[in-house]
Amino acid sequence: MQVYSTPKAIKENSNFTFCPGCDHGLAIKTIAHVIDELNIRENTIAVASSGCSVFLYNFLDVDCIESPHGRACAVATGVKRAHKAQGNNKFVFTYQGDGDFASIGLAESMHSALRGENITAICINNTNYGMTGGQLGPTTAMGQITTTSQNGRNREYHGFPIKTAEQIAQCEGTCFSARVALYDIKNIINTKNTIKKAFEYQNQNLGFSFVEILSSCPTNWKLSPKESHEKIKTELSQIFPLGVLKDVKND
Ligand SMILES: Cc1ncc(C[n+]2csc(CCOP(=O)(O)OP(=O)(O)O)c2C)c(N)n1
Repeated sequence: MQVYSTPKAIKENSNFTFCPGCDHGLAIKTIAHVIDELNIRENTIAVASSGCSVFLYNFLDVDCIESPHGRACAVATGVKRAHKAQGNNKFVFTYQGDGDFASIGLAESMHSALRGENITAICINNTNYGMTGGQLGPTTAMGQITTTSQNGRNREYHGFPIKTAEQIAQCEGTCFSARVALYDIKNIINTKNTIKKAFEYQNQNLGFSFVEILSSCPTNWKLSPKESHEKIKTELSQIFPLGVLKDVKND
């Protein structure tokens, strides 16, 4: 599998503008490989949201819509349903940060899953509000230092982080929920296969499919790209375990 070759679904002359070592570029490229493999580029509509995920439309060569902060699943629901009413079976997926999906947009996200909307949501979990300067987000780990939790996240003041893939797996309308990472080749390949499965389930009309990607944020974590991947491998994947949380075909 040519993970590092440029997929056709990436726009020509794309120079990723993410911070050095940020996993957004790798995530977008991995999604593009899946779009190539399934040959769905002409039929795909992506919904990006506020946050670093919004830059998706600069690089991914599919029709894209930008939604207000947190509203990507609601917008995707409308897009999917409106096309369906016209007899068009469009492939629709969202690309959102964890703050977007699991905090400001939690109601839209969870109710889309509960309704079993036939869309796919991809959540880039970098454990903070990246674009706005690294504030505490819904997934910030206990003890983690951010610009708004300078002594580390604590139970008394901030409460606990959300385990998004587990929560979405609890919704009856969810057909697939998984958490993956991109810190080495094995995990990149697994991420590609997992996204592919989520996309295929949408094509089979099985309901809401969800993939959470544990992703690096070297700038806000104040770590090097290598240290950031090490942190995901050794710390974050212990707190947010990798794997499939729900698969209606195998459960
Ligand atoms: C309604 C609204 N509130 C706040 C903002 C400001 N804002 C823009 S991006 C962002 C943080 C996004 O964080 P996350 O969703 O985790 O994505 P990341 O940037 O980390 O990829 C915020 C708070 C906004 N654009 N709209």
